[in-house]
Amino acid sequence: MDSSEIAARLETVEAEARSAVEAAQTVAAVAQLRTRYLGRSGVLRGFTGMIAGLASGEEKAAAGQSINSAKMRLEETLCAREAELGRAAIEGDAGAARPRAGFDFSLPGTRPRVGRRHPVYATMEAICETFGRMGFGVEVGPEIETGFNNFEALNIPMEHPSRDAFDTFYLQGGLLLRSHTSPVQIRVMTRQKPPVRIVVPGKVFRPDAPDASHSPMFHQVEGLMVDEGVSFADLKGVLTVFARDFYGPNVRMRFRPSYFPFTEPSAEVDITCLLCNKTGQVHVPGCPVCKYSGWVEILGAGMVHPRVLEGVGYDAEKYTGFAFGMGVERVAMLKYEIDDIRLFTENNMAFLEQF
Ligand code: 2NM
Repeated sequence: MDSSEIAARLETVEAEARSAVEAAQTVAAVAQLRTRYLGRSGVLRGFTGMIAGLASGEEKAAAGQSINSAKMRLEETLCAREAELGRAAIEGDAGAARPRAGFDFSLPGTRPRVGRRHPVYATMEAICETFGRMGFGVEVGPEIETGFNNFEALNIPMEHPSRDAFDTFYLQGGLLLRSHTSPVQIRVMTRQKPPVRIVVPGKVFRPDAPDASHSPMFHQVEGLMVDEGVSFADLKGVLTVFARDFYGPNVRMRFRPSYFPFTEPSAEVDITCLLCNKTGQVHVPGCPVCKYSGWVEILGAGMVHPRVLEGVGYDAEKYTGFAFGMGVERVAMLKYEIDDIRLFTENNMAFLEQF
């Protein structure tokens, strides 16, 4: 046996393989032929075994070379047939009604629909960013909460009249859907000592019948700052910076006394009506946004009740804090002049694409 005899035998095998590949009718059949000829114990492998028995180095090199090129040619043949059969299968499927029509690559493509952030989320992020510039960190927490975190820790005991205002949906096993994001503030204060300076964005739930201004699910951003010597003046300063940053430098604020169980004193905070402001008038008669008053409520706030601080293990003689909360939908509605909260959750593309 010498290298030329090997080459001659290779030629026969190659020719036989080639016609088998041409005859194959499926991609799977081609794969089988690849195994038979090029596989680990395939026909070509048998030729490699013959090299050892050859007389000289030159002979071995020559034989090795012809085996390798036969392998490469065969692989090429297998691939080509595979591609041919694959294409035919696809066209056969798609073109059942118009056989052999193939695929028209000149047809226009399907334009991908690019989404965008929901206006409520864009607003929520913008609010957090404004407070972020004043050094507030962002914290989030679970939407399913304990009654303790949602009520008791916030000085809203069972049977307290204000429990109604924060009533919610109850789950099995004593858990509930949080009716504000304040339970997150409780979680943060429970695990961390002052100073605390955070904003908490997220979904909240209340069993309200939906109408133009109520939704059983909405979003809040609440804020909390606790440290030694934090005062109501700090609260006014931080909220004023927020209002100017968010609504524009000319906006003015007013604080009206109010009541929340978790803050004392408490206030409701108004800003000068954006719609009236825009027209340069102090107040627009019949303004749909502020209802004649020139002011719009944007948030609730106050000094954290000492009972809340003591409840999380803070020394209320040493530390004081302020907290505030706002409804994101309401803020977005004012900013974009949206008159019905239900628009946010109707998947109305014509509405959503405006933002
Ligand atoms: C508001 C209004 C006033 C508030 C209080 C707390 C906590 F956890 F510190 F007690 N978090 N959020 C708060 C205070 C929320 O929303 C209208």
